[in-house]
Parts: sequence; C-alpha cells; structure tokens
Amino acid sequence: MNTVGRSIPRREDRPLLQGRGCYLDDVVVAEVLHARFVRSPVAHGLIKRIDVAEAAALPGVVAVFLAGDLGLGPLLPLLDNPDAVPVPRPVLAHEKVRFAGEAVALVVATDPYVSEDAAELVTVEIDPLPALASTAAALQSEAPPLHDHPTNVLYERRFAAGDAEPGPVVVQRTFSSQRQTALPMEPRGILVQPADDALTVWSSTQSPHLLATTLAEALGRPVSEVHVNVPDVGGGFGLKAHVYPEELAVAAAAQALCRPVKWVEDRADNLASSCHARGQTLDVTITADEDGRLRSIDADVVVDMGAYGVHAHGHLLEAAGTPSMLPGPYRLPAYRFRSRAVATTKAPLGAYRGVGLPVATFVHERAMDLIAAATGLDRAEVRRRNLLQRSDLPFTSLTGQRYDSGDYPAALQKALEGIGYAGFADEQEAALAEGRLLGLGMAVYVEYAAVGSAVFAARGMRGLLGYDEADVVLGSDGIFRVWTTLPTAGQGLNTTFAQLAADDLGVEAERVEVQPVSTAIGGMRGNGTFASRSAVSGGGAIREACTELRRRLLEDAADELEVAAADLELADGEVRVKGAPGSGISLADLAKKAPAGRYDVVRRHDPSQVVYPYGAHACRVEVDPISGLVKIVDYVVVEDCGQVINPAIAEGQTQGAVAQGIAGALYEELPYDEHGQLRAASLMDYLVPTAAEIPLLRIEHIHVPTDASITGCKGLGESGTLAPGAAIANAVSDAVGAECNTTPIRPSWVRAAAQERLRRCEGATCR
Ligand code: SMO
Repeated sequence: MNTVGRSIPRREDRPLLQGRGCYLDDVVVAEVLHARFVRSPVAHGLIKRIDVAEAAALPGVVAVFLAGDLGLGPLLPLLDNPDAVPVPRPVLAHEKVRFAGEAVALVVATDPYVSEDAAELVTVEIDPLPALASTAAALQSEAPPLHDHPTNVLYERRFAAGDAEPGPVVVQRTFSSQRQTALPMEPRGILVQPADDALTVWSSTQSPHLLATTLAEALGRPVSEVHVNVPDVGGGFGLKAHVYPEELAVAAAAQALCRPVKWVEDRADNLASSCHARGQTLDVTITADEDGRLRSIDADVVVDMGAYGVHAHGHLLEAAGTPSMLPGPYRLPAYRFRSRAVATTKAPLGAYRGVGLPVATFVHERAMDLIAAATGLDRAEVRRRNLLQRSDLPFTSLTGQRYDSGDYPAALQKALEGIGYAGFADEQEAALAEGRLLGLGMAVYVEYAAVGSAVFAARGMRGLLGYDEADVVLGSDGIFRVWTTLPTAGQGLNTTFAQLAADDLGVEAERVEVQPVSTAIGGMRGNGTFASRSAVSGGGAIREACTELRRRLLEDAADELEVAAADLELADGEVRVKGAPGSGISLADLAKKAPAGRYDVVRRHDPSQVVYPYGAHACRVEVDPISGLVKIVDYVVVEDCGQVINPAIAEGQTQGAVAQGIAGALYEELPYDEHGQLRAASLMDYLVPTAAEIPLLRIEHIHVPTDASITGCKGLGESGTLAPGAAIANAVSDAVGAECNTTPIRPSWVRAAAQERLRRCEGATCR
C-alpha cells in the first residue's frame, strides 16, 4: 500500500506536456493593462530629471508613474542582526540610482508592445557618480558610500572558536566564485486585479504569503484583503523566494488605476535586475599536521552583495551562510573568520540553489586537495582522516551547526568506487604518455536544509516565518484535498505531497489531490518553498494534519460500526474492519454525515531541528589542450537526502541541481565592466549549458536514518549544486597539474595550463 518510495508518475507532467499548463502569463483577466519598467542605464548617479511627456502621449499609454506617484515608501529590510546595516530599497529610484537596471519609472499601457515602446520614450537624465563595479573598488577608502552609511561594508562578522595552534603544513590561497543567476525558464511576473473588497494577485512566486503580507503593508490594506494565487511556476531556484519592488509598483498602479495590471519581465530585465548569487572572494589560510589532519582555518570572506538586500531575506544570505559551513563535513580544531557583505553598483545578491554552500564546499574541497599536495598524501586519504565518522554524529561544529546523522566516509567511498579511483592514476599516466590530459576530482559536502523559525530568528531575518501549514479536507466525494503554503515551481510537489498524505492517511495516492497554493484559503500562513524545505516542513504539516484526520475517521467509523478503532483500516474508499472488504462505511458517507469542519484539519509545522543532507561527488574529465575545453567524461553522485519520497523525482531534482553546479563550474558568469555595465545581458553571453554539456549522471542514494525531521526527509532540492564546482575544479587541477581556485574555469586558463603541463612532460618522464 505504501506509495512513499515509489516512482509514481508526476501528476504535473501530463497537463504541462499537453500545453494545458497555466503560467502567470496565461492567466486571462478582462481589460488587463500591461506594465513595463524604465530602468537606469547607468550604474550610479543622481537623477536630475525624468521626462515622461513623450511616453505619456503615445496612443495606448494609460499612465506613467514615477516614484512619487505611487504613494509607496521604500522596501524596508526586515533584518535585526547586530552585524548588519539595514538599507532601504526604493520601489522606484528617485534622487539616486544604484545599479544599471534599477527601475526608475513604470509605464502602463493597453498593449505590451506599446508599453515597451513607451518605456523607450522616457528620458532619464542622470549625473553619473563613480561606479562601484567590484568589491575592491567599493572597499577603497575614497569610494563613495552607496547608501546612507559611512562605508560600503553593510555586514561584518568576526568569529573565532577552538584553540588549536596552527599546524606545520600551511596552505594560503585566494578562492573566488563568480556571479551567477538562477535563470528560471519562466521569468518573474505578477498580475494584480483590484477591487474594493480585495486585491486578487497572481504571481510566479515561491513565497506567496510573504508577498501577500508585503503588499498588504505597502498598500495599507489588511492582509485578509490581499489574495495571492500561484499558477504553474516555471522554475524559481531561490530567485522567486523574494518579493521585488516591481511587484509592489504593479500592485500600487493597479490600485491607483482601478484596473488589472500585468507585468512579465523579459530576459534582459531578468538578467540585469532580478537577483544574482555566489559572487565571493575568500582569502583562506588552512593549516594541518604532517599527517594531513586539519588544525585550523582562517578565512576572510568578501561578498559582492550588489546595491541592496533582497526582500525579506536581506543581504546576509551568502555572507552568513558560506562561513557557517566552511568547516564542511570535517573535524576542525580551530576556526576563525571575518565575513563582509560589500555594497557595489550591481544587481542585488539573492538566493540561488544552495545559497552560500556551493562556495563553502568549493573552498573546503579545494583545501583537501591542496593539503594532499602539500603533504604528499593521497587526496582521498586526507579526506578520510578528517571526515567526521558516522559514530561522531550528531556533532556540533564550531559554528554551532548540529549535523544530525550520516555516514560521510561511506558516501566518499561509494563515490570513489563508482568513479574508479583505485585504477585511475595508471590510466592517467598512460593517457599522458599519449598527450591526453585526464583528471579525476572528488568533493564531499554537507548542507543545512529546511530551517525553521528559530534559525531565521537567530539570523535576524524576521520577515521569514520558518513554518508551513497544511490543510487536509475529506470531501463528500470521498477524495482528500490538501492545501499547503508551499507552491511547486516545477519540482513535483503535487505528486510527492500526495504520496506523503496518502501514506499518512493510509489510502491510495489516487484518493489525494494537492491543490494550488493561494493565500485566500482559510487564513493559512506559511514560509513558502525554498531552502529545500518542502518535504520537511510541508511534509511535517501534512503528516500532522493527516494523522489527526485519520484518527477522527477511525473514531467516527468505530462509532458507526460499533467496532474498536484499532481494528479498522482505511482502504478502497472505506473505513472497514481490517482485511474485510465491503464491511465498512465509505469515506464519502462519513464525510456526508460529519458535522461541518470535522474532516478539515489544519496543522502547522515548524522544523525544530535543522537537517543536514550530505554526499560525495566524483568526476572524470578530459581536457583539450588546443581549445581549453573541459569534457566531463563521467560523473557520480552519492547522496543522502533521508527518506526518498519518489525516486524518479529525486533523480530529476539531482540532475537539475548538478547541471546548475556544472554551469557554475564551467560556463555561467555575470561580469560587469568598470562602468558597472552588465556584460552578459542576454543568453548570447550568459552561457547556460544545454543537455549536450551535461554528462549522464550516475546517482546513488545512501540512507542513514535521521530523527531530525518527522518525515525522515532531509531535503533534496539544493544539495546537488554544492559539489560540482569543487569536484570539477579538482578534476581539472588534476588534469593540468595547476591549481584551479576560481570559477568559472575559463577555456583560456585551461588551455594555457594544459599546454604548460604537456611542455613539462615532453620526453619520457611525465610524472
Ligand atoms: S535558493 Mo532555494 O529556493 O532556497
């Protein structure tokens, strides 16, 4: 009977494959108007004048709004962190612009093409100020402060724990990670239909309740009057966890005009003005004993946070996240760091799959290889000597992370076996003798996931609820309907939630329907879908609601049938004596007889512990010394996400996450020039890998039971992004015999290093 653990087909797929999906832009509302934002062409400057006359005169234009016309204050950060300087973000820039792409005006027209033409007719005169196009520029003493704060350092935390002396083996390096973006296939969008009694909103969002409360507050309406509905969502990956100024502006415009207004951004807007991620430079000193055991890490972390924080997460996501997990799955006696978030004239840094942890993994896994090189030890052996053992867990790291359970050495061992590490050195040598450069890389990671309200509170992120809710209702048709606060963005939650509910209720999955998320339903409130939380937090709420609903059904059927509840079961649409089909009362009849609300159970789940998924990746690469191309020849993933709900969906999640990790290792980058202009402003320049660049992955799950979540799930969505950067950089370093401490790994660098490698080994002795 159990459906959890089975690859039942995704319910989402059939309508989507048949073109029956309904994304935001497919939502039909009569008389809808179309919004287009005018954006700053320069990175930094004082606004002298904005002339909208020509745009306003274009036939079809209904209104052009500037900052003062909307009656909206700035988005205020919901951040109470003693190390952070909170900065407001204007909905439309006035006085000053702080990045190229910041919205300065909003055009509303009867036709989307007219709105776009009109936006081009708005003239914005700006007195330029120096761009802060890098953290180095923003940190200079003469750099102009971007905000009303004397420096551009808007978060600074110093930390020291442990008392070990530095070891004799010293590895001191600079590591860096480029800016990337989540790039959901469907960009951001919102549709707002105003009415006297309520504002009806459709948004492509991961956080509908946050959007509802933010809109309600900005517009001065009770939150009960703001109904946010989430249609099909074409990917979020963190980018849609935030509430954006554009959403407030569109809602205010709709309210002012008493007309429905829709905004769907294009790819240029998405790349330049949604949010970016990663963007870090780290100066790190790692020390170890001669036998490779870690003694200390000292890290100076600088995060290029862009011009503002994102709402409601703020500007600490990377700067707080990366150093907290830099010790990784290893036993570390002493750790110090300083971490700073530095304001620059770039798009704000926000959430993107893994948030901060891919960079942490990159550093600790490069460090393991560098310690191996410095000590002459085998790199797998260095890891084994430092990894926390299964019996060490639960283990609280120096940064206070309580790794709940797992078997890190087993994950590494499986990955090494899968990739054929044992025989690789000989293969590599033989290939080199033929002028071919092969490399093998490995990376072990541990990740926090599905954090609850206590963690958000400890970080000072008071806009994030940390809990989620589920409402499970038995209808008079005998079907269970599940409403949650967690929209699905493509990851198949309608299927996996149905599986969880079916097992908790003790019914077939076909008897459970998962409904679209809307904040209008039953006063529900919840965090939304991010931080790999759905199976833990949503799953927990579903478990608690279903358990109570099942208890009520058994209790009522026991009364009806005059049988002890313990002797009853739910099966084939009835509650019956165990093993006696047809002996019971149908679910439909129970529902019809019950007083209103009896079979409508809402439960809230707030994860009380953080869960720690982990795993190991290993890959083989071949490097082309002529082109600098890195070909991933083989890739093995071993991971423990706790209970696997649907293996096919888990595999799909991992494939997507690894693809995004590979993109970060080799392809995607959002560079800005010295004037603060984004140089990858379209998909011509932002190199999203296609299927051709992604190898076939071999994915294996391991499972060490955890009691840290009530479903036994640990979260899965993000983990696959953590290790590819490290595993591929290690493999490329291995292939070319040079240190690759920066991503993306550019062909020009690979080519030079590869040719140098081949020069060094011309003649007979290559190793
Ligand atoms: S970056 Mo994810 O949606 O937490």
